[in-house]
Amino acid sequence: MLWTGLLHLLVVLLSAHTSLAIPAFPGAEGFGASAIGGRGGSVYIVTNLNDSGAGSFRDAVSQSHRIVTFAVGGVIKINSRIVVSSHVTIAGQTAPGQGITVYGNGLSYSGADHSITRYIRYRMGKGGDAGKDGITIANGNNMIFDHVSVSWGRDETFSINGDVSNVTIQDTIIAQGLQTHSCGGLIQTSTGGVSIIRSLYIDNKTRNPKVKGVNEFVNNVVYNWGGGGGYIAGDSSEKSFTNIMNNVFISGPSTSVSPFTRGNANFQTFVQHNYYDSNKNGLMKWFHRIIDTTNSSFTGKLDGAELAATTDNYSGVAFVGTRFNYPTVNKLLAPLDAYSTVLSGAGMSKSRDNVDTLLVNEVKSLGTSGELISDETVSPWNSGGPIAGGTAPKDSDGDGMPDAWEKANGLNPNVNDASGDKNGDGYDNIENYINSLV
Ligand SMILES: *[C@@H]1O[C@H](CO)[C@@H](O)[C@H](O)[C@H]1NC(C)=O
Ligand SMILES: *[C@@H]1O[C@H](CO)[C@@H](O)[C@H](O)[C@H]1NC(C)=O
Ligand SMILES: *[C@@H]1O[C@H](CO)[C@@H](O)[C@H](O)[C@H]1NC(C)=O
Ligand SMILES: *[C@@H]1O[C@H](CO)[C@@H](O)[C@H](O)[C@H]1NC(C)=O
Ligand SMILES: CC(=O)N[C@H]1CO[C@H](CO)[C@@H](O)[C@@H]1O
Repeated sequence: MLWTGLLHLLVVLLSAHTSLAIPAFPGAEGFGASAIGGRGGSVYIVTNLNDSGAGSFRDAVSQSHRIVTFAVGGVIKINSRIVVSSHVTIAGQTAPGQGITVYGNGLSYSGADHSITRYIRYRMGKGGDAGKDGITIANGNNMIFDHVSVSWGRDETFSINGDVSNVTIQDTIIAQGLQTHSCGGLIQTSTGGVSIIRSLYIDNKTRNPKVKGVNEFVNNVVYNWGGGGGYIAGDSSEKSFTNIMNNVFISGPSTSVSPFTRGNANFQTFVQHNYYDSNKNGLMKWFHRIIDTTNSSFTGKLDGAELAATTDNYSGVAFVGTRFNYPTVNKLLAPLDAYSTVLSGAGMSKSRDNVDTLLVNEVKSLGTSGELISDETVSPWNSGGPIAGGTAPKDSDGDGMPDAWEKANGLNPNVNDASGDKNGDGYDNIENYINSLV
């Protein structure tokens, strides 16, 4: 009887513990879904577009246990790289106007355990540090990137390389690694898993991505990779264990090699339903140029086929018969549905800037438009600006939650009550606010 009682207590305790593992935010998926971010910490409101100092983005992410919101929109021009601390939530969706673009250099997330980054643009550019990436993760665990637009890396654009585990990159655009290196990025871990979900790799000469370790690549679109390769399957003497499911690969003007290259028998992979449109027969380039400014809903025809699972098509990898038991997605899309979901939703899509709009229109040309670039300051990229600033809603107590939202949700607009959990759902009040915006 006593033992049964103790056992029961143990079961209750264990399930109570399990129920604490809420997702980073509703809709968080993959290996990084349980990142905690700044939950339980304080709110830091970014109030200016300065490179550094009080109220700046750099200052906001310099300390752990913070939920970072924005009372300004626009371009934050940075000179040196920004280092993100552990246990930080970056809620780009709170910025008014067209949101936030961080331009001029890259960011390090090395050691940024339990970070959550949403709805923000990181555009490095040719003035950034030579040999550095748009986003670098050299070590750390439990990170999730959601609806991020990252471009113009000087070395890699989004690079994970080292002792890294439990990372998700979802609904993100990884674009235009600058020439001459022009890389999407390494996604190489020596330890844990990385999920890349519903994201767009576009206009990178090579490494779109280059994968090693434990990885799932699901419902992504890869467009206009260059001669260096699309998905590079390991190219390694170390073992990899991967799922590659329901993705779409589309050749563009720079594409000269097949989607999968440099695999070998160390690269164990489960593949299914990967679709390849190789014929570059989209809209005539001149016609696309005309209509992409007048009617962006006009698209060419996606007329490829599912890649047969031959070792030739997948460059000598070792196929496995059953899917590795990784977190995967809540809803696996058919490749062509993934294509439209990525085109409409990937990147900082709460408000797309000119750069992402142009990139998405390149994909819609289905083979005729797209380019590898070496200088983002020239037209039409124009350094990623301008970005409309907008006006933040009234927040009398400065707790990051607007008065109107606080009143509607039974909170006090005159008291800082950001870190309470009024509705008992496990998220801080401020998290309910930031999650309600998207
Ligand atoms: C932000 O930068 C502007 C312009 O350099 C300066 O006037 C202002 O004092 C800075 N704000 C803070 C909080 O440092
Ligand atoms: C990664 O996630 C798995 C599954 O939730 C967990 O067992 C493991 O401890 C995590 N690793 C790290 C380093 O947090
Ligand atoms: C844009 O193109 C689409 C597809 O051809 C067409 O259905 C739509 O009517 C066009 N819209 C405008 C405003 O011309
Ligand atoms: C690759 O897949 C395509 C489409 O399914 C198929 O037609 C082709 O024969 C395959 N090529 C090789 C070399 O296996
Ligand atoms: C440095 C380098 O190899 N650049 C190449 C990138 O890819 C484009 C198109 O595939 C080539 O034209 C460049 O020469």
